Amino acid sequence: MRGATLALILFGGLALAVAGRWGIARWLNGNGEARQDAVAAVRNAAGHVLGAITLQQTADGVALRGQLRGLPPGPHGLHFHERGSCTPPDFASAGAHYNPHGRKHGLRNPEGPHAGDLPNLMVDNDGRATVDLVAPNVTLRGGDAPLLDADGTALVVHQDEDDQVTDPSGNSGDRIACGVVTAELR
Ligand SMILES: [Cu+2]
Repeated sequence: MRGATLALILFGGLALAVAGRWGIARWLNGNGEARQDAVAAVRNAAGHVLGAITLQQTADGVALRGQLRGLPPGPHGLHFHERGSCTPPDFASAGAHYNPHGRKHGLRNPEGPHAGDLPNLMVDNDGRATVDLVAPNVTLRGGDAPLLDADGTALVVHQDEDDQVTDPSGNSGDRIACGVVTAELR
């Protein structure tokens, strides 16, 4: 009896795990394939993880969601940069803004924006920021501005506010945090 109960519990747990990993993903996706999303673990110059941002392809662009902590209060420039590399402390390895269309910087620039331009990250007085936005000018894969291209991309937080018009980086100053956009199979 105890053996049967244990087997039932184990089987039930296994069934739930399989359903969670495959069945629900397929149901959400609607086409029978597990949907591939991405995540960016954001670290500061000291290498400390400040949080993780999940990225999900939607009809309107790539949805970014997550929470970061340990940042200086106030607005900070936030962009996708052109290489999936975050070498501290200056994160120069991420390269320039992701700009496959050769446009100028800034969401308010008439000759812009870079595909990787994003609204400022707003950090509260406790050093926390909630990210919940859609990046309309990129995709995760495919199209002409995929984040998961051959050399990848990185999500970068800057020291200062992005004025959304000054080329090439909106006067947003040093790079203070960075996360490589990493594909996730689920
Ligand atoms: Cu940037």
